[in-house]
Amino acid sequence: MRRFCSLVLILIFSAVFAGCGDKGGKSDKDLFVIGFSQVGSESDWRLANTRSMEQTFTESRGYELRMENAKQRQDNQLAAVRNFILEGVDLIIIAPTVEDGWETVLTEIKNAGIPVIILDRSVSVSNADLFLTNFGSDFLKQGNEAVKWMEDQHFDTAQRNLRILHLQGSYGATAQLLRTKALEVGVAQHKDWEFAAQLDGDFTEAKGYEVVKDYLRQNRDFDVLYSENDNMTFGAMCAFDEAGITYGENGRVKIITFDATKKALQYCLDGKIDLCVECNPMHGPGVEELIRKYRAGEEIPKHVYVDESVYTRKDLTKEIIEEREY
Ligand code: GYE
Repeated sequence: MRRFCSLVLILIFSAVFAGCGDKGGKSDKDLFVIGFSQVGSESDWRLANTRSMEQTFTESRGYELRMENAKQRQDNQLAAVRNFILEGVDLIIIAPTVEDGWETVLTEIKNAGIPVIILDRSVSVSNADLFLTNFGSDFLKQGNEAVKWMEDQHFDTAQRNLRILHLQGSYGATAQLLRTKALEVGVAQHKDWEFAAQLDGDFTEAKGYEVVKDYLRQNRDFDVLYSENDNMTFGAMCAFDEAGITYGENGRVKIITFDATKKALQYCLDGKIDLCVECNPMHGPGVEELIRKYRAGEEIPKHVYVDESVYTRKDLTKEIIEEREY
């Protein structure tokens, strides 16, 4: 009986350890293991970002990418990151849903001796040594570009103020905070600009549609839509269509959108969107370059911004749009 029990125990142990083997930090093929906590799949931008990471960090290039989709919830991210620590991955990449609430888990990662890269949005922590680098967009610059474009339009405000309908991304995310900040500063600086409303569209098409549709039941008095991402813009356009509100070059409402995905650029070329502020999601190659430098013991900058520009109809051609990767 004792021998039987020992045999059962041995079998259980080997089964458990065999299972752990798959999830262990070191892979059999000597790959560099990256745990990646992604925000979610809320937008076309995000899908392109995920694709770029997956296409870059492949086995044939020496990587194993373990990606966890947080479905836009920080608690899911904290759980995923703690798992990466247990698994002993070589490096952790976090695309944070929101800026706050990272200090503790980043300290845990540091204590485990695992390097961290913050991707896309930022974290607000008192100690910048808690991560290697922050790779992503300059969201304040993006917002300032949009405000500058509005200034350049010289809207006729002799009779009444310019009224801005502001569709905001997920509260607390850097992309929301800084695009909002730029506009709020712009409104404060222009006595003849005002908010018609600020609505939370959570960066999704469905929510963008819903909140704008709801808003339009009582209010139609606005001149500009400032929408913090393309998918919310598409939702808003749909609500405008249903309500008979015209927009774009020949319409009553001017539209500013962030991301500049292929679909938004096409709308811009068609005269339906007035300004596309680019937000480049193709982060994979740039992040890989940083990781290569880090592994070679080279210095890497604390904040790396990707190249971006803005597009109006006159900047676009069919060819530019066709070449667009996202
Ligand atoms: O603009 C939006 C996405 O953080 C830059 O998040 C990113 C933003 C992007 O959902 O489409």
